[in-house]
Amino acid sequence: MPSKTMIDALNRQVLMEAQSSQAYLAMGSWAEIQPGLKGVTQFFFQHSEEERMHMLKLIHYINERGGVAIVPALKQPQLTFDSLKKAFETLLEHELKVSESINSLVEIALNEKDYATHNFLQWYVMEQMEEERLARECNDKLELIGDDKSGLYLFDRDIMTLDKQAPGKSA
Ligand code: OFO
Repeated sequence: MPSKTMIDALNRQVLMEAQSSQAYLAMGSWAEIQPGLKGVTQFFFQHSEEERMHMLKLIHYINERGGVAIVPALKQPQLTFDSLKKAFETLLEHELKVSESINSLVEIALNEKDYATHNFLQWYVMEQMEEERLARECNDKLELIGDDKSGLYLFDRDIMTLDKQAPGKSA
């Protein structure tokens, strides 16, 4: 069974994934009431579902390994954004924090000589690499587009086709 240190750290990650899911849910809800952002709305809502799946995967792992998963209380996420660009910048910042957190979990697993958890976490390492790539791609595109309305139209139309080859896609 993983050590208490490891279980506590995994439970902190449960909270982080739950907060990510809430944050993207709020982005989706914000996008839904902006004119012409159907694709982006779908993207955020789908992303929120994926984060929930990441949370569930952790909950099941903790419980199956003899720990007790803690379903956390959540803070209200940011509800409004000055622009689509700002929303995607926030998304990228958030993903970078999640990656840091996953990396520190990997470090704890190694320190605890918990190779099973180390192995379990590799899925998250790969997932974060892909999520960072996707978030950067969206930010780069929005930077290029600037205030060009036809560019924004195409961004919204194509966002769901941006390739995501993360393990989360098939899990
Ligand atoms: Fe859970 O992968 Fe992003 O945050």
